Amino acid sequence: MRQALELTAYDTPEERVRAIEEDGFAYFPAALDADEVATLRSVMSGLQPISESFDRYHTAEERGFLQAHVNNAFNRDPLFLGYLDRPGVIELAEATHGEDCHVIGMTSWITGPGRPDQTLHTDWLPLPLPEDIAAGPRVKVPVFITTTHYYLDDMTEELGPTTFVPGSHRSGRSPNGDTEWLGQSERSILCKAGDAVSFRSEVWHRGTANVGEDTRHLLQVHYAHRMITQKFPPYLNRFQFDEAILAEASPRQRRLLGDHRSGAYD
Ligand SMILES: O=C(O)CCC(=O)C(=O)O
Ligand SMILES: [Fe+2]
Repeated sequence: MRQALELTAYDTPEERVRAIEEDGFAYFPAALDADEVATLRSVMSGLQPISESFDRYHTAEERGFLQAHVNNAFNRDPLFLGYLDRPGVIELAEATHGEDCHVIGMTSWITGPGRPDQTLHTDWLPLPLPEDIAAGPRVKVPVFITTTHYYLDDMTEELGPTTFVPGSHRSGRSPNGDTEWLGQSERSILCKAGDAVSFRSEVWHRGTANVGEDTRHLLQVHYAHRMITQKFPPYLNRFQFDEAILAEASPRQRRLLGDHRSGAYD
């Protein structure tokens, strides 16, 4: 039986940055209240997938489990604007990726019973390194991409929690079949509805199988250095911001959506 990860909540942005650097993730207990969780679940459940935006949708009848994976959630309802810059989470993103960081994606993801295990992976390994170098105390790889998961259910082993191998981003590699690193094994995030976790792209992790009877609701927000391109399909200028939603965005939210000052390469 996989063990649950002991989740430590830190109070200051500095401690959270250190958690991202040392553990690979930072935990935000009760990031959302019960009303916010309920509203998000209801808006997410009403989103219609757009195949041109690479949204993935299938019913349990079609593919064995329900999946609604909707990209560009910020463009679907003004509610999502507030999840670009949630207090606490945004300070961590700006501290790790810079004051001009931006959102490279926001996904509403609903998965029903029968969802299979993912394999343990890195989302992106920007700088593969020999292990003895990567783990050296003087090596500090910049945090290029982080993802924040807003969990909208009380997570149990049955519902398919995210798992992490703490510290594995310091291996300099993807797991390639390994499930532990430096004595740290794969642990489950058994958090509560409304909790959030931010993690860097190199930490070994996966979504696990939904073996229960309930449906899981997850909002993902991906942050990155400005130099890393935003992923807002469809491409070749076919993605269009919803002007009515954009009109409600604050200056900071607009920047997070890509309204940058001119810089190198612009
Ligand atoms: O579903 C999850 O909890 C994690 C998903 C994930 O890591 C991914 O899709 O890359
Ligand atoms: Fe992942």
